[in-house]
Order: sequence, then structure tokens, then C-alpha cells
Amino acid sequence: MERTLVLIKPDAVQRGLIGQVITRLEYRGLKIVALKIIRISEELAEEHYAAHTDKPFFKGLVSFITSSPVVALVLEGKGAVGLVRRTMGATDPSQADLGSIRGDFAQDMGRNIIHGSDSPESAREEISRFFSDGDLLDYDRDLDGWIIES
Ligand SMILES: Nc1nc2c(ncn2[C@@H]2O[C@H](COP(=O)(O)OP(=O)(O)O)[C@@H](O)[C@H]2O)c(=O)[nH]1
Ligand SMILES: [Mg+2]
Repeated sequence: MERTLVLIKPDAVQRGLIGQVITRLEYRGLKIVALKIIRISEELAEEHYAAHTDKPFFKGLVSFITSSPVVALVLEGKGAVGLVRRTMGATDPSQADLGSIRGDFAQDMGRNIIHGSDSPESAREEISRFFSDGDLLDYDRDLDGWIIES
């Protein structure tokens, strides 16, 4: 089963949307295998967003993601990476589909509520950046057979 990293960003925490975001992900059938609230350090932020170092928005992005606690989760499901990306919606909330998290809760690229890993490879890297192996729980839910055929 595939796993992916989600961050509920400072804007969502400050706006009281943690529960709403987690509810959307749970409704999708995703299983929470790790969850914590943390304040991201500047070092961790720079590492997490290393691909964007040269972008004009990089400084603002690092200062935003470190400005308040975030909720970090590892979610598991069939094709969890893509499933979470589609549940999140497009990076620019003004272009995100209605019904997606960004499409329903946000307006601006710099305040877009949620991060989700963009590939299984980056998911593995990001999960190990935020969690140790012992934080990830293996457990069955009685309803799993009603969500995934086999
Ligand atoms: N202000 C601003 N922020 C951006 C822009 N592009 C990306 N970002 C931010 O950087 C994050 C990472 O970008 P990216 O990996 O391309 O998008 P994501 O995978 O959908 O989150 C986005 O979620 C935004 O918070 C931009 O053009 N302007
Ligand atoms: Mg990304």
C-alpha cells in the first residue's frame, strides 16, 4: 500500500481548518498512519522546499511555513500520492476545482492550505524527513475491505 506525506500548513492551522482538512482526507478512505503538530525550523523548511531555492517566492515560502505550527501526517491508501494530490486540488487555489481542498478553502498560491508529496519517491524522502520509522503505525481497520477491493 502506498504512503504519502501531508502538511496542513500554517494558514489552515491559524484559520481553524485542521479538522476540515483531515475530514476530507478521511472521507477519501485514506488511513492515518502518523500524525503530529510541529513547528518547522528554517533548516527543515529549506530542505523540504530545496527544489524551489531559486524561485522568487522561496523566501516568502520559508517564512510562511515556519510562521506557525503545521500538522504533519502520513496517509496510506491505494495510489495514496495521486489520490491526495487530486483531493488537494491545483497549486493555485484560484484554478483549483471546486470540491478540492484548495478549491473550497483558499484563494492565493502563497496561502494554499496543504502540502502533499508529488511522487512515491519524494513521498518516501519526505516521510523520513518528518517521521522516524517507529512513528508509523501498521494497523487494520474493519472498514478497509469496504474501501479497497483487495
Ligand atoms: N507565492 C507563491 N508561492 C508559490 C508559487 N508557486 C508555488 N508556490 C508555493 O510553493 C509551494 C510548493 O510549490 P509546488 O511544489 O510547485 O506546488 P505543490 O506541490 O502543489 O504544493 C506551493 O504549494 C505554494 O505554497 C508562486 O508562484 N507564488
Ligand atoms: Mg510540490
